[in-house]
Amino acid sequence: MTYSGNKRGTLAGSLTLATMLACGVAMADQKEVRVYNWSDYIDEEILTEFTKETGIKVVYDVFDSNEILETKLLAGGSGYDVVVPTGQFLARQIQAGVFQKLDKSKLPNISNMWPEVSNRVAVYDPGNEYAVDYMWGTTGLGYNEAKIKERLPDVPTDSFDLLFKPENAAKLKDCGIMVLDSATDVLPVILQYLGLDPNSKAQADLEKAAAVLEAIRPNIQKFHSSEYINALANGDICIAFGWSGDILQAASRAEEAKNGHTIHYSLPKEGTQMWFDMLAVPKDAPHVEEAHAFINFLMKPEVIAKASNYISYANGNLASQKFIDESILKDGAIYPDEATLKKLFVLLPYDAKTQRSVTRLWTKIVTGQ
Ligand code: N2P
Repeated sequence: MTYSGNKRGTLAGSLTLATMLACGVAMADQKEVRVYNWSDYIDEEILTEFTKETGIKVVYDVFDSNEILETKLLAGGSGYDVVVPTGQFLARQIQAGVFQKLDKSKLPNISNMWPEVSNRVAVYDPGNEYAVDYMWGTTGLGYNEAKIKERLPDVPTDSFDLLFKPENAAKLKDCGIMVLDSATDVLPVILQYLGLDPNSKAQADLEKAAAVLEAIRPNIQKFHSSEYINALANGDICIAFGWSGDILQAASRAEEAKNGHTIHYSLPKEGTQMWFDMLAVPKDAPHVEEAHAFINFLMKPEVIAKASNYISYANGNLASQKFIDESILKDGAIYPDEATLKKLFVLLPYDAKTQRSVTRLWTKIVTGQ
């Protein structure tokens, strides 16, 4: 499966249809919810279970970039009922009037949420009025153990030097480097790597971060935000700057394929970004009632635990933790300990001017011009 742009999940849809026809329910009466989520971000069984429990059909599309989601939301009329922007995008979108307040009376399972996470995301959504956390994670390095060792036997894998030092990147060019195609995921992490404020809006600082990437640009095979999962798993690339759970999914795919590739996730010692992906309902959502039913279902402890177990991301639901596999809950790369948490920064929303200059810098890097 590849994941660029929209993909419609037909599995849940067709199973639902079969069930409904068997029950003799006329199609016109069928309720539905349209969900737009990140790729590789759910166990699809959850969608079929939701339909089984509520009779609501799920139309499920995926994206791999906040910018793509934002363009649809700002244009209006996206047709989606539930969307999943990352915190700093959510904040700007709330201000732009894109979302409706959640009706908490329809979300009894909200009591399962984790106050620690709800407090953190309140910087994006004061009072937690518009959104609840779906998953959260970090941004770091995924690498192929043998391929890196072969080329850089003495370079530690617990530092961003592994990728950001031009002499290292040059040695990894032949085995393949991919980087997220996301300015807001990459540039702030480089600012922190340089010892600067990751939330700096100073043009000079942002240019310094861009220069780090420009120096290794000739060695980067591709900027892409989902292809690196399979590319790492299959040994087509040896390093990716990507998202924690995606890299851990690559590690399990390689393990399952028994293809001889061992993939690791490194949360480098310089520290990195911690981000939160949030469930929200657009103001013009066609199925508001069903959107709430879907979000409430996702806040069931067993349900969201099943998602975390499948995608290797931490969620914002405290009650779910007793249903999460020990190997996930105890993995410091997924549920970081206190010491690691201290090294993680959160990105605050950019104002429109900073966003424009970040986008300009990014386009220049990606297109290599
Ligand atoms: C899931 C990607 C995680 C989303 N494939 C990063 N915000």
